[in-house]
Amino acid sequence: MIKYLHFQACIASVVFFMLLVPVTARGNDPAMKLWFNKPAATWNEALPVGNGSLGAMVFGGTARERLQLNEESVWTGAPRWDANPDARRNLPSVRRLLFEGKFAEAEKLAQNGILGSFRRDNASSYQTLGDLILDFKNPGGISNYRRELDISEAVSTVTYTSGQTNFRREVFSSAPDQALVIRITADKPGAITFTARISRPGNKALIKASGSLISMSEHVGNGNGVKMETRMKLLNDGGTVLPGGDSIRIEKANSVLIFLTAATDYFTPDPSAWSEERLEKVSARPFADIRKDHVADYKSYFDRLSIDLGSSDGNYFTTDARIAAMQNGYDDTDLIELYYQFGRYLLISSSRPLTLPANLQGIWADGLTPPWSADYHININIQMNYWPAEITNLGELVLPFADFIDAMRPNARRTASEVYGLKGIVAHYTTDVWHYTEPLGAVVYGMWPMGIAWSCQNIWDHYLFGGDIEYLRNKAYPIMKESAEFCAGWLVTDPRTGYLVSGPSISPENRFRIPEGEGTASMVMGPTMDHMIIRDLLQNTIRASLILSTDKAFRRKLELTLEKLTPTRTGSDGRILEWSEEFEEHEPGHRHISHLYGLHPGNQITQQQHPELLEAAGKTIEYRLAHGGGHTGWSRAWIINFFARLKDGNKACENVYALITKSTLDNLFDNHPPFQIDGNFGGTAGITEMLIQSHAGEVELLPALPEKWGNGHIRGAMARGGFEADIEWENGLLKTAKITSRLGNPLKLSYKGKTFMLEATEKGKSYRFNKDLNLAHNP
Ligand code: FUC
Repeated sequence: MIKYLHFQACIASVVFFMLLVPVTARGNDPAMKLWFNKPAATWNEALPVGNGSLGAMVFGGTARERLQLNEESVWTGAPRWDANPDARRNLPSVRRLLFEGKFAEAEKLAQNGILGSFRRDNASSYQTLGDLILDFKNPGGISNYRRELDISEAVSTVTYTSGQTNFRREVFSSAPDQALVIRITADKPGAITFTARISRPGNKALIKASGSLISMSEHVGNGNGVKMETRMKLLNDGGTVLPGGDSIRIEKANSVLIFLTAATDYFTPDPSAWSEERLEKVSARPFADIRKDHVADYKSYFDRLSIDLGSSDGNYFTTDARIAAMQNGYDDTDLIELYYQFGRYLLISSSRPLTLPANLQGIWADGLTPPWSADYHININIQMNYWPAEITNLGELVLPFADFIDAMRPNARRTASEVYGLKGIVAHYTTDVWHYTEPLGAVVYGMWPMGIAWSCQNIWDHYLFGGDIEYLRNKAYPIMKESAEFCAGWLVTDPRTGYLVSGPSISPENRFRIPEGEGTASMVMGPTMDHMIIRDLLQNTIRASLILSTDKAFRRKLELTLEKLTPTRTGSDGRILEWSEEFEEHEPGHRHISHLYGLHPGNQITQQQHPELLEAAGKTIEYRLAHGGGHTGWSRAWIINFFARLKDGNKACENVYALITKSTLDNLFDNHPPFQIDGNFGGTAGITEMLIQSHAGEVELLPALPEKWGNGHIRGAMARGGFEADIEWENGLLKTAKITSRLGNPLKLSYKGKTFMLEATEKGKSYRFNKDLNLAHNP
């Protein structure tokens, strides 16, 4: 039963929730369900389904069901070129002004003379595909209502009783059939009557209904964007179909199937034919087969990993009540497991091979103007989206990100050459499906040429975890090489230190007070993060070129560059310096903690390498937190990863609780008012980093296990080198570990300072270890 809390005050709130919430959890795996006893009143309560590209938010109304629809390529805008033509000429003067400490003048010149401006006519945004509305005629009042999302199967279900009839709606987005599928059933014949229609905000879409088909077409963005085509078909068992204008009415059916397909001309020249073909194909198949294939396909990803952090019996409560109970101190470890697996669910549902990568909202965005255009911010957000991919055994879901960066290369090459006069590839803080790469907007975010260089970290990791040499040769290395080429050309010697520095550049979005001057500035020669990213990239490119036995001379050039790169430095109070000098921060609790890139996601600050910086990194986080840091979901999620890397399980855990209680919406979406998906992904990554790490040349078990999670397991987590780990722990200590070698690499395993080395492992073989890290006799 309910494990009662230590705090007296919390008991009252838990009892309150027990009384409020009917105990009606049912179905196969209650632990893997988000569920509610009322329809979603707002988008932030609706439940997401998706197949990597086609998605819906299920509201679950009884009189009116709304499914807010998305297709990942519904974008306004077009390829653009808004670079500042004077940039190349102004670059040396900006650098000179910065070296002279003339920050305000430098910033003004960079703003006008290096950055381009967004042209209004070129504005681009991701947008909703539209809404599918079902207006039901229910036979009576509503009772027994339940709305759920089963993330073990990727199916959302709404059930309720009206009159004497039990109604059920199932919704899923199938990847094998490339269609959104809805099945409406009732336990009495002839009970289902409703009107179906699709619509799109702006009233510009051409919508037609004929027979049991509805089509919707629009050249989005007032003709400045993609051409979108949506097709929908209703198949009724029993009853009658009455088409009327742009809607279809079904009367007295026994059950109804609805199929929806959508495409744009972003991927296919004929989106209309594409959607029609998919619709014909899926609607000719038996529902049981469609569902079976969908579930099997989804499970082939989801079932690779299981986690147990202890038992709290929270599954008996609705998801919103569980968050509220946690806010009141109830320790619902089952909710943390659900939150964790929901992160994996979201990645499987928004990023599949050959789709676009997950954007700021995955694929789920309402309206025509989502926050930040729901674009691809590459100054942390999209990288964070992919942090959980490798470690939670979803490695191939990184491929859309690698493909996306690859597709940016032509523009990125042009930007390097025309804006900076350099070879290689460069992109700045954000981009969109048209792959723009030139520096745009304001200095405080725009003057930052590290977007691709950082993305290379995710791209390289895919090789380290998966060992796919062809991927390294044909995809990863060419991107890394061109990015490294840019960075090597970009660095200049700092006359004050003799080291190479990156600049003009910023430490993403943070500002400092101008020393002996007025106001604030953000741009310097030598933000710490740039050097950490460049060091990472150059080292990884050197390793990759050695593995591929190629580019010897280039490798030598990178080695020489690394020798002269500015080292990471600490300030007078022992914190890591964010900029080249010790400035006073304008916002000491800033959400970006860029100068800790070397701690996470990088690997420059470890016990093995630069242990002296670990303490400085800890002080840096504490200082940020003491000044209100971690106030956005993604920032909080990053802090979990930092504490995990500092091996401080209890602090990491505190921040897991803070993420769920302060930055999580009722539908478990990450809150960056209103919603941004990176915090979900960063949260899942952070919890994994608490249980297994492999960035420092060894596979470390339970590096940051908190006291609160005394007993549990993680099975199927991945480590660099291609090791799959099943770890069990008891009373806060390792019980057993099973490590399966997928690639046959040597294995260095560590736990609490003890290490075990296997010079060679056999591909496909599992190795079992006991609590003392002794290799058990293999059966
Ligand atoms: C970064 C962050 C903001 C937001 C935006 C999409 O610039 O600083 O908080 O997440 O990306």
